[in-house]
Amino acid sequence: PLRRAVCPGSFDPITNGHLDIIARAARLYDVVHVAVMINQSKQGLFTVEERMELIRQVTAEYDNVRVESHHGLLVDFCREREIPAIVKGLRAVSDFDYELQMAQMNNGLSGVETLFVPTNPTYSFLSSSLVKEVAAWGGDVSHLLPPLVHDALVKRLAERRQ
Ligand code: COD
Repeated sequence: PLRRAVCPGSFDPITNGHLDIIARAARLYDVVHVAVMINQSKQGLFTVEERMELIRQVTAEYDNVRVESHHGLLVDFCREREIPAIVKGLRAVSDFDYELQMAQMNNGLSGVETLFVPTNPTYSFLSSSLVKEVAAWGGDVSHLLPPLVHDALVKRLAERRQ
């Protein structure tokens, strides 16, 4: 059977930090599902479809990466596809508390395992929300995002300012 893993997140939008974890997971597993988790209480800058399309474009070089979305629990996404492993990046100890909680909750719910990959130190301070905040104030974030994601972000923020 194919060895499968999921990289879940909001990906609003995907950053070089996310991409680094997805690329590393793609080297370890036969199939990597990138799951854009839908959170109705969080209004995103990009729609779920737009996020998926950006992820598809920047992961096109990995033929074992599949981009999907899910409304509901991550464990149900895993169960429906027989995915035994969640792969997540750990940026700093500050991520650890919450990630450990989610890993233990998910394992208790369904037996799914969570594997943590230490973030590339180049991206350890990087999050989608900080990137959006810095870009909204005109700061340069071009080195933190794939070029086509950066273009989409600049364009979306300009539309918002109209
Ligand atoms: N470097 C490396 N990895 C990174 C970086 C970075 N700079 N930034 C983010 N990551 C990785 C982390 O592993 C992170 O967890 C993941 O990418 C996603 O990041 P975000 O910011 O896009 O997404 P989050 O943190 O909003 O994602 C949270 C989930 C959507 C995964 C979580 O809320 C979830 O599973 N929700 C579904 C509902 C559910 O099952 N809830 C119960 C959970 S116990």
